[in-house]
Amino acid sequence: MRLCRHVWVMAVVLAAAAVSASAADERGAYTPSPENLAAREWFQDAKFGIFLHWGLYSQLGGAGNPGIAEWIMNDANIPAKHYERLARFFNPTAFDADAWVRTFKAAGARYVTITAKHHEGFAMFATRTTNYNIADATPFKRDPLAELAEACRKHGLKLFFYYSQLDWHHTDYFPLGETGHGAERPFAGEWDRYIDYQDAQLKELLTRYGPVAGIWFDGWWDQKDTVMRGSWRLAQTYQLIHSLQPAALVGNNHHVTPFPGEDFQMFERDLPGENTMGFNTGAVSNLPLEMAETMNGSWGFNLIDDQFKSTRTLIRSLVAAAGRNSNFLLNTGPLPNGELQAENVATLREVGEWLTRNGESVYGTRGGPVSPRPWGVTTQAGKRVYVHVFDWSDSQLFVPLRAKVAGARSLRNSSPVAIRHRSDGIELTLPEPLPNEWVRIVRLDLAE
Ligand code: JFZ
Repeated sequence: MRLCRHVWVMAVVLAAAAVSASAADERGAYTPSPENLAAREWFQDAKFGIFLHWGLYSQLGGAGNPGIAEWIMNDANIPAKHYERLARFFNPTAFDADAWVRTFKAAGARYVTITAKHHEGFAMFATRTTNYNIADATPFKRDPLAELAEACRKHGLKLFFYYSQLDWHHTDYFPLGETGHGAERPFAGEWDRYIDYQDAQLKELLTRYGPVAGIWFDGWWDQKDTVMRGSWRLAQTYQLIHSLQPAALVGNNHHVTPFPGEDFQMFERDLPGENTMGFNTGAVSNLPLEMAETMNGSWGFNLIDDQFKSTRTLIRSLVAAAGRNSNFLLNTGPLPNGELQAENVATLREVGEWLTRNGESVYGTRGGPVSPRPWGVTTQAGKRVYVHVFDWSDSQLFVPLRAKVAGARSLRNSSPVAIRHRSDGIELTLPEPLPNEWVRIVRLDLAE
């Protein structure tokens, strides 16, 4: 009898395994490892990272065109053989990884995401896969990613690598997608060899730079509506990353619902769920979220773009993202000589000062119990709920939070905030805003 039952259980288990194996072939089934799940928690606690767009394109500074920076090769139709000349005089001698990381740390960032290779195809790290890299093709000869990894380790920040799947330089990136047609490459090439090359570069990034917090993919969309759409071998590439570093978080800026094997979902210059840019049409998933934002209108350094967002605007975006359960990845485009843009450094210092005072309402929190409102957002950490008020001119603010609140205090100076329980929520008597107070924050301590 007992044996019988065992056999039956075995049969059910085997049948279930067969079903999931065939489904796995179709969808590329993915079960994140415990290390990966722990890394996702770390990521969501970290809340704030610095994004860096730095490459050969930085030298052209957008060539005086608004909105063009790291896209200059495509937008100015520069043939690959001419674009390559930029490497000969790329010599960022003012680059100081330690100084960069100290600036980012003082800004309150917990991680850094840097372009290892952007669409231009130039490797900003020492790779054995091609000579088209900063250590071999430039007078600089150093590996800035190795130096950055070292500085991040020293100062306790984690490091992500941005990696463009799209490549305007490699001849095996063929058939072409929607962009890069002005590069004048031979009208032939072997797609699978290109993916092998990409995977070889990723393997280097995940084996030679210590612990990597994750890979931030971009460029998939170049083949979105082409015959090559399904040829990326995503499941295999993601599996490679996770086998080399189980905790590494994979994300892909493809603007569609996340694929199996991805560990976080990003939104470009829009809050999750919003679409002012026009391309943020993908649904918000249950994965950890991240919103990427520029400090002016460009990702890479742009000579004429001085539409710098105020610290107030950036802080409000960071808080609005946190209230939507999302991280905030703030971009700066370093100069071709390796320095950070002075205007951005000044802003980052102010961001850091704000986070020093108000960080407890952001770090380690998740989106709060009250969904975003016209007046602001809420965040939560354990029994603490933070009410972030952006715009509200009356003294009374009704918050539809049905919970027993033991105490309410203004975060700015810990002074008590009067609170009245109603059947449908609570009413706060807000303190008057101070001049230059970008967000009024009330900390609620829940009774149970
Ligand atoms: C991409 C890059 O092209 C850009 O250079 C930068 O690196 C940014 C962070 O990411 O920008 C995109 C990507 C996809 C779309 C639009 C902009 N899209 O699908 O519409």
